[in-house]
Amino acid sequence: MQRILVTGGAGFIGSNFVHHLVEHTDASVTVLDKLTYAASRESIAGLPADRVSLVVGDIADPEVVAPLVDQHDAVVHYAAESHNDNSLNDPSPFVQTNLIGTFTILEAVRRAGVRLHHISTDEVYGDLELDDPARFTEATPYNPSSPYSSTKAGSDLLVRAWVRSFGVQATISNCSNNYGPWQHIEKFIPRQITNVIDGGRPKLYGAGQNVRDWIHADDHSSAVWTILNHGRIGDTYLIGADGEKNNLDVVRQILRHFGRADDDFDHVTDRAGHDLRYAIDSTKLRTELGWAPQFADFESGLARTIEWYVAHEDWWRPHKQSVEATYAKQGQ
Ligand code: NAD
Ligand code: TDX
Repeated sequence: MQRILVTGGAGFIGSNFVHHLVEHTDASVTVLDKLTYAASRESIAGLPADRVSLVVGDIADPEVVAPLVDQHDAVVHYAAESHNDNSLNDPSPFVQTNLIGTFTILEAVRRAGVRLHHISTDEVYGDLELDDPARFTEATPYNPSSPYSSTKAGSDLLVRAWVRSFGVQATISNCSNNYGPWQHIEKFIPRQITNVIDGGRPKLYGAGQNVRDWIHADDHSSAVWTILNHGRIGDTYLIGADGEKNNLDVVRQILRHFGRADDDFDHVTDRAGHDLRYAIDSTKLRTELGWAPQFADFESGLARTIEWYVAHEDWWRPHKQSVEATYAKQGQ
């Protein structure tokens, strides 16, 4: 049985991975999470206590991290500040958690000789033109745009250097935009779903032509488990499910689900430096490691996600007013 330390395991994607481990493996799991505004204890509540435990702590604190890493066979590192808009308002926690936090994890796994899988994003590659047939591959040069994506890019480069210089046993994955249950309502899809539930209108940045490559969080988790077990040490794997959609199409799909008119949304102030398009070529992961996504159909995955937010109003309701107040101050 493997003992796995999951940093950020009370967040949107990390908690999905914890559920994946409980359901599909016999690993025991320790979640290390600072429980920032983005975390949710409920997302990992009810899991068997003999399989999953939570340590509340900061990944940038070596006194917390080092002894925990010593007690595990592998670390899967999700913890991060994750929202682009927040990084434009205040980059400081992004530098602290994404860079210093990752450095702290790296030093601990180096000393303990423990396997690491580092979770990253396709945003490290910058963006593509809307009419460019190209997609990101593992060979695409880094060219991040925002404080968020530049700190994630920096964290990836630290991992690469620790592999090469110190022989750390690490792999990296860069995934496209995730959707599914438990995503914080500051993010695009849950923000629009909860606006519509509230009888309000979705808020599209700019013209809504920006393209994101959507993948269900369950598929991200199965890919990470595959890489953790079968990935080549030192390698990077791109994770994606061929889910390119522009934001306008996603908003229209949400509106249609609720029987609202296609044009019942507002255009709001665009995000500064807004990346145009992300698109992932996941051929390496599929051909070398045999992974394939289960949610091939975005429409039905989105419908299930919408129903989850309808059924879990108790979870998101306490945050709705303050999230919208922050956006309103920015004209968004
Ligand atoms: P999230 O914001 O929902 O969760 C982040 C979690 O990390 C929270 O539980 C938070 O409390 C914790 N955390 C933050 N700072 C911490 C610290 N200093 N110490 C310990 N815990 C801390 O984020 P998410 O969307 O689940 O993203 C998780 C990871 O996946 C991130 O590394 C992100 O860059 C990456 N990623 C996300 C997406 C996406 O679409 N959401 C896509 C690709 C990659
Ligand atoms: O209200 C909105 N209106 C809108 O049009 C919001 C919140 C967003 N948008 C647009 C901006 C983006 O083009 O929707 C798209 C998606 O926005 P976000 O949900 O903020 O995601 P993004 O900036 O693409 O980053 C996400 O995917 C990559 C995650 O938040 C990152 O953590 C991950 O690395």
